[in-house]
Amino acid sequence: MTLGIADNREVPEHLRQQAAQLRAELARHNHAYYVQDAPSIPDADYDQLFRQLQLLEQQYPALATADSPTCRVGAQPSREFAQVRHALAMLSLANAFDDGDVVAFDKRMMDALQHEAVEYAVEPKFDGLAISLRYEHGIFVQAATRGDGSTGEDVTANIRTVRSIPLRLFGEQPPAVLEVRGEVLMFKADFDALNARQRAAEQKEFANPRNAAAGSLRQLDSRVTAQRALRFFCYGVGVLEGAPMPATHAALLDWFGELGLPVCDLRATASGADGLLAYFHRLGALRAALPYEIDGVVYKLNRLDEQQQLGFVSRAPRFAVAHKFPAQEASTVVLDIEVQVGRTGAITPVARLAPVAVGGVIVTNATLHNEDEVRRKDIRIGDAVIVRRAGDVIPEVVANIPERRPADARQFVMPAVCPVCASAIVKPEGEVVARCGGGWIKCPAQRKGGLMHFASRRAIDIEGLGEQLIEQLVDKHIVTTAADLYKLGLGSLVALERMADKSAQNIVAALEKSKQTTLARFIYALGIRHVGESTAKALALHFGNLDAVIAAASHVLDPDAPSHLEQVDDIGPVVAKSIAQYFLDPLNLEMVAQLRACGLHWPEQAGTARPPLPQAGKNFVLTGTLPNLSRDQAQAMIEAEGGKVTASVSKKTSYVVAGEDAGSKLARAQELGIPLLDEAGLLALLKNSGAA
Ligand code: 5U1
Repeated sequence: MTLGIADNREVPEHLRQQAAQLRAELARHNHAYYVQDAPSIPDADYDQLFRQLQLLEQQYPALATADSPTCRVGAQPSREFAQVRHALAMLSLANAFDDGDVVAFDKRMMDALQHEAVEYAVEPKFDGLAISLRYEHGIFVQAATRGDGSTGEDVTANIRTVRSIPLRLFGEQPPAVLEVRGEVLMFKADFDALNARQRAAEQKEFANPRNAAAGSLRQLDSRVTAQRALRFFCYGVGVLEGAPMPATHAALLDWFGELGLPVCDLRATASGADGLLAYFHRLGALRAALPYEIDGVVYKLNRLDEQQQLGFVSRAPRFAVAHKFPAQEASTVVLDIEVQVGRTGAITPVARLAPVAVGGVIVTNATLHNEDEVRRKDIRIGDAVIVRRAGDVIPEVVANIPERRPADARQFVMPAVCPVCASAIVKPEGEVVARCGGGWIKCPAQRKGGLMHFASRRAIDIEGLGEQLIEQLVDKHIVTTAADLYKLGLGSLVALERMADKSAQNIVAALEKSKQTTLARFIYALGIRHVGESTAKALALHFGNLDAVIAAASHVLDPDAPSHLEQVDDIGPVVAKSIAQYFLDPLNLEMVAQLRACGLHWPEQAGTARPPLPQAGKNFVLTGTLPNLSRDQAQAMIEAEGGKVTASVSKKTSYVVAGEDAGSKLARAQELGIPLLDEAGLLALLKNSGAA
């Protein structure tokens, strides 16, 4: 199926085959990355395959197909969403709020089916938007929102950009028609990243991942949706023609998985009310650690013939129920706003609250994140506010309740000096977070935070070395750096308050045990700003040993050297600079050396690092018409050498390549003093660096 672009050029057969192969290969890697969460090739190799296909399709528009991954970048904006009438209504679910409701549901099922025990399919209730996808002969043709259940909106162009949704189903004999029902959602990490981008662009932030998913899906310009990381999980079927309907809901979802559709691996089966409640509690315990939001679990009769037999009441099926988790929000009053100092010196305003139960836990403190956030949400001392708790995450103040603001509510004022070490509080230009300028040498709060992080379970994992012990060790000046921990003897430990001989022995043993670690844990434990667990893992994998990381860091601040650190997945200039700053500080290097001297060790490996491409980290802007090279050719040559082509000229631009009729970009480059290249200059630069 072509996309309707007129093209008279005949496509040579070998190119047709090459395009089909590239599409299949890209679809496979896409599935591995977005559905199986197990990337099968490096991002750069994927990009190269994608670009090859894009170039082929540009040269021969007749090669473009509706299932090509190149369609995922979005299309021209539309004026409005067309209406789609659902062939089978999209239903909503009845709710259960407590154990009694679940027992009553199970009893209704037993009575209706005349069974002693009923088998259910159980799955998370995703906090997203219901959607119906239509495949004809295995090709994705339409997506519609739920709307009022009978008629929804056509969001096909937007859904095409959701990478976990296959544009072609796997398998040789796909059904003639398959309508898949499920939920579009945004993962928590993608939501945080989106809001960070919105903040940086001074755009409105989204209140929660559900709103972000809805806002992203309801974009008339699907190129915007393509920039938003949306996901999808299937949970049901609409029309099915040309294939037998599986016997159970569990088998239906397994089949969807085989077709390449994303299904949630927390789905299960359970028997009777006890089985349902056990699943509810299991998922309740997992909820906070899941990468996406769920607001309950769903129970359905597993056998599809039994589902049919029970039918519907108004717009909800009798055979299913959503068991909701208790509310995670409550209202209370802000008694005061104080500030806390974190391990990187970050100053966080914290609301002290009148105690309130949220989701079964009494909350007395909630974070306000930073000063801008306090202003943006307009939270004042004395305000009535809504607080939210999501699992283990620190409770946060969501909003004030304007109609309950007292006349004497007071504004929060950021202190000028650190409440712990009295060093000046600084907020660098362009940053939202204010920091204590004392560093860990001067500020005990930063020292304690850094040690807590170092000893934490996912870092060096020193069992038993908790907050109270670290408080004492720092306050009594026994420990300053992480290396000092390994110099602690039994004698200094038993002299501490509330420290029995046995506990001291346990700590010494835990310290000894912790010496054997991994490079990724060690890097993470150092607490370098912007280096979380996944960046630490990527650094360890890429470089294989610590000396190679330190050597790479030492090049970062040299503007002429290609950045070795930026070759690592997900490391950009900001993170690279932070790593460089850390390892350029002699005090940090000394601590790392001492830790190694104290016996901390890990297996060292060869690493997967390749030498950085010569133009890595360089930004090019192309303007005007070059005499021999097309824009795409010039871009491909620059990218092959690791350079990036960007649309506008800024201080970050390394070169502007100007051809005939270059316009305002050339003038801007001259204004900023950015080096200019003509085509010959570009070719010479790339030749000297190895390409062309
Ligand atoms: N997980 C899940 N969510 N959810 C929502 N399953 C599920 N099933 C639904 C809905 C509306 O409806 C089917 C029972 C048709």
